[in-house]
Amino acid sequence: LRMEGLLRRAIDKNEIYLAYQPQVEIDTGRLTGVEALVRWHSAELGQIGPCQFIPLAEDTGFIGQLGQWVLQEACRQMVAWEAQGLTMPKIAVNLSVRQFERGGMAAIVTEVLESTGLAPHRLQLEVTESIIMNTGDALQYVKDLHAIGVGLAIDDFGTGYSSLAYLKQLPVQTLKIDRSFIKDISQGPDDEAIAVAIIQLGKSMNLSVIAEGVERADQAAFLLRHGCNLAQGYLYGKPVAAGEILARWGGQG
Ligand code: G
Ligand code: G
Ligand code: MN
Ligand code: NA
Repeated sequence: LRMEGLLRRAIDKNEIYLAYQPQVEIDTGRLTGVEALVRWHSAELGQIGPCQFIPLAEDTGFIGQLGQWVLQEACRQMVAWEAQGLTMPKIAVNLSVRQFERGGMAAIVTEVLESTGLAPHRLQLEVTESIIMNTGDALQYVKDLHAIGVGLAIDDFGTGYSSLAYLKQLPVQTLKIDRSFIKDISQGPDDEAIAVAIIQLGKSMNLSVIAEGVERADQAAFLLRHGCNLAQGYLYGKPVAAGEILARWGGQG
């Protein structure tokens, strides 16, 4: 496949880069972190979305290299922002199923943290609920990552049927409410009920809960009313380049 060959050279050609989306406290508007989202601008093909090239990277075994580049770049950027006067509280990085299921992520993450000098608690790894449920050794892998001091978030929560007994055993700190449940807030009672149930579940398990895909003020107000004070979505900012994050959030202490 042509795209596969181009993707394999994309890192060396500096065509891969990260965009950063703010995560905020709803009541104060304060920045609590960013999620790093990988991007590919191919000289030959133009802009290709991660929904296309991440699965390709997974199928072709390139995801290991790509995923490690993303981790390294995200941590490097945190240190660079610091030098530019912006202390970003934390950065969230997505792990793909192929990275997670083979094990050994703790060693890779340790190496990246050491080489960049970023403190472990400032990195949060996002693993989807379905990845966790479909990986036999997930509990051990999550424990290994927890042991090195990085944060863990369950991404797309509510879509993956995890049992509460299992969830209780996992040393994770954060649930991210899938954006499909946020979309219909104040339009559909069922999705409102699911969002509220996830907020309650997180509270009862002492986890922080962040809502994804918040686009409207009424969604934010609903979340706040039901005890969820963390949000990410177009209402607060689209994924943008590191320089734009600095311009908007730098120099605010
Ligand atoms: O970036 P966008 O907003 O279009 O994301 C589309 C999908 O790609 C999301 O499911 C997101 O989690 C995934 N994605 C974005 N960046 C990364 C990454 O660095 N690694 C992995 N594994 N998935 C990512
Ligand atoms: O799967 P994950 O949650 O990691 O992916 C984040 C994806 O969600 C990215 O594709 C990002 O561009 C997208 N996204 C972020 N905020 C919003 C939003 O407010 N609305 C919609 N529709 N998509 C969003
Ligand atoms: Mn994510
Ligand atoms: Na998600």
